[in-house]
Amino acid sequence: MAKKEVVAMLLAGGQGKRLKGLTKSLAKPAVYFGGTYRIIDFPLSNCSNSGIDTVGVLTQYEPLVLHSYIGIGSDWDLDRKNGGVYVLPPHEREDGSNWYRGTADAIYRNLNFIEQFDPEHVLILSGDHIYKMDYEKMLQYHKEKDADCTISVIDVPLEEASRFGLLNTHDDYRIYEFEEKPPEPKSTLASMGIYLFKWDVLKRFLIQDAQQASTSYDFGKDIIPLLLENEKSLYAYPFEGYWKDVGTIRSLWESNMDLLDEDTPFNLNDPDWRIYTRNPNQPAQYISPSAKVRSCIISEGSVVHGEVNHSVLFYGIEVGENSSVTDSVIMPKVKIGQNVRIHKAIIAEGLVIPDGVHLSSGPEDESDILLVDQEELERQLLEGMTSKA
Ligand code: ADQ
Repeated sequence: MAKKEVVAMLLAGGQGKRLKGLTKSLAKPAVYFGGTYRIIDFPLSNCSNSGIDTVGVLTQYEPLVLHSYIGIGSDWDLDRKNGGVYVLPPHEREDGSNWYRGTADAIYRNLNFIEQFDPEHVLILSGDHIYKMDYEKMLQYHKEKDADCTISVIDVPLEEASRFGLLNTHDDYRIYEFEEKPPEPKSTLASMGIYLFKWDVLKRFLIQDAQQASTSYDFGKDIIPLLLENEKSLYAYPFEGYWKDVGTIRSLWESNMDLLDEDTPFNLNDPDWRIYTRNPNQPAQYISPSAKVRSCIISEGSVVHGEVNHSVLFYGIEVGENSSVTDSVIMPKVKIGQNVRIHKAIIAEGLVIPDGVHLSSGPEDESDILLVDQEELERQLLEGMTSKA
């Protein structure tokens, strides 16, 4: 293999439990976003646009759809003779087989994969973020600082801070303190889970960490603190722009809603930074004379007879007459009957919503956004029947 300056490793194997029914049989990076995309389109397009042509994708949980979706990477212009996209599920080795025990273990178990490209730097990415980022600029910064590790960071609201790895830096952005998801946040400067490492340093510390009895094989909990303990040079790279970790139902809904404002903070219609995706090859959408549509994204193959307000409709959706959909995200191939009301909900792929059903989050639902999968739909239908009886 030819030498590469940078190899990207995209962590895409987490279970995504907090997305509940959406990830029952689907890896989180394969979850749909924004009417035409899947989450993984964002880091893959960012790689392609940043000139990074060698990407290993670490998969584990429910990988079937993800593997066939990625294919040979042609949708992101990443099908290369020299480099390209490699899907890397856990595999059996001489010393036995095991699942990836954590994010660091997933990389450790693929040291040989990286080694064949003899890179100077390794870029670690996550499969659950929505953002546009030029990794080339981050690489320039990492080289200027001569950092062993550069972590991309963003300021987050204090009330959300304990969901993240938090850090403190000197004036020159050198990191002197890092804590993974502390219950009492001391900072609001959050790690975006995007790391650039000098390859020789990363390799050495992954091997050292794997030999420790007490490790949890995690970048945030183990590798970053280990580097700091050993006085390696770690720098924060302040990212400016839209970035959202869509690991929860609420954040996934919010990020979809963000696309609907006229002055959206996240413009996907950007010729300078295209987000590539696989085209579902559907006919054009049809909006019937009885339909009322306002502030919406409506994708191919959808047929709307009812009213749709401030919502994201993926491909192949039907909205029946006299039905209304408001502040909601409707995943592909959902059939909505007549006289249906849907408010502040995410409707999972392929559901058939019978005539007359009303779906909206109750006041007791603390997250405030209703996720409707097959199980929830059956529960609501049963409840409707009981309340009528
Ligand atoms: P989290 O997002 O909570 O925090 P984690 O659940 O480890 O971190 O997921 C990171 C990525 O790794 C996800 O894309 C996930 O799918 C993948 N992943 C998890 N376990 C895996 C495994 N065993 N094999 C392969 N892939 C796996 C991280 C950092 C925080 C930071 C936030 C920012 O730890 O410090 O603030 O990201 O979102």
